Amino acid sequence: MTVLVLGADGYLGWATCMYFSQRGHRVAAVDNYFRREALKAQGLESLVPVPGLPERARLWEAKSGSKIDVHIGDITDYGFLLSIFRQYGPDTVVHYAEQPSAPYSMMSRDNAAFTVQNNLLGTLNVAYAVRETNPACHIIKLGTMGEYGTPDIDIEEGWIEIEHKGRKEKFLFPRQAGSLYHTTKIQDTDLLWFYVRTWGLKVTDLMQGPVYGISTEESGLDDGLLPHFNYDEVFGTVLNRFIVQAVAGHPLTIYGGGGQVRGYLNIRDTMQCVYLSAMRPAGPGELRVFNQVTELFSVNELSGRVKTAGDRLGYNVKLQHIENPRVEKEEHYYNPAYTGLLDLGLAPNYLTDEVLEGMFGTVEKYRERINRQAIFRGIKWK
Ligand code: USQ
Repeated sequence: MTVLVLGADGYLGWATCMYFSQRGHRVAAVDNYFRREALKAQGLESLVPVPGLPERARLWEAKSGSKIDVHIGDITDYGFLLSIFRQYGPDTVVHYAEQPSAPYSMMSRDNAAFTVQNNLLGTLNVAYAVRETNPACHIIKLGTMGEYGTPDIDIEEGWIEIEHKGRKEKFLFPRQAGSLYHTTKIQDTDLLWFYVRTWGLKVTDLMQGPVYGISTEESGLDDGLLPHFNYDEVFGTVLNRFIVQAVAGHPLTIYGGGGQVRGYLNIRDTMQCVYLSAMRPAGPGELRVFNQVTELFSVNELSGRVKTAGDRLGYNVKLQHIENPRVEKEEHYYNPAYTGLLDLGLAPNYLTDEVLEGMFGTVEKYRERINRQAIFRGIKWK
């Protein structure tokens, strides 16, 4: 199939391009370099040096023999996006091209406005480009478990049947996000749900938890193929941050009590989930929702696991509870369903000691590049 990956330069985007390419699909990679520019503007960097997309595509071709086309441009520019759709006529579009950071969205009014504009306009443009060029194209949109928040009831996989005064109907599961970024993800789901109902589009929404990990099968060919790996407070996810903190001898930054529970997954499982969804697309007029996580952990459990693995490797890992800069529940009920992707064939890579030690090993290779100033600046929600 022909696959368009929007947001191809990000943590997950480039790995996804290689995953599809390796399996014989034609891949076009699109990105506007938002992350690179946002990092530079804040004096931050990926732990691992990341060559530009054209260079990575050349490296990939040299190592694998497969070609990935690259286009640098902004999907909020509809003319640009439409020209890409016309050029490739994709069967599947994987839409990662959103501002993905909760702290970034909470830093200032300008960042909030950018997040709203970028995430909603980009998603709207994808819906229009699909309708205009090929309504049968399957849209895979990355959603987030954070859209549901932490309700005091079980979280269903996307939908819930509600009985009210003797009548029943199925609705999207109630959503109440904990950051402006997560709120835009609720809104982009609503946009797509509207166009699914109105135009009969085919959409899969992958409600993903925080991802961890550095390497994928394909990046094993050369370190120049590794993804952006952020450990800073803005773009780094918690487990990746904790490993870098442990290697740098920085106490692990546990926000508040550390009882916050989330569903996590390995970057290798993100690849599987997106691929499995693409191979078994949603039907016309269907918004299919999967909760994309493989295991639940509290922040305290994660920091404990990192300490145990780190101490075993000879790091003397310290834990530190710091005043929570976010507004979130620190003790709460959390019981999401996540069987849909397992039913499609997902074979999870769980967080074993071996996986943790592998992450320590890669971070260790780049320890000279760790900038301690980037680890915690205290971006507050209020
Ligand atoms: N946390 C700490 N210490 C840290 C960083 C985070 O205790 O140094 C805590 C947070 O307070 C939170 C949990 O760890 O309770 C997860 O935080 P995170 O920064 O790893 O994840 P989050 O901000 O929720 O966002 C990340 C991705 C986002 C994705 C989301 C999935 O950046 O793109 O949508 O994970 S989810 O969290 O399920 O919404």
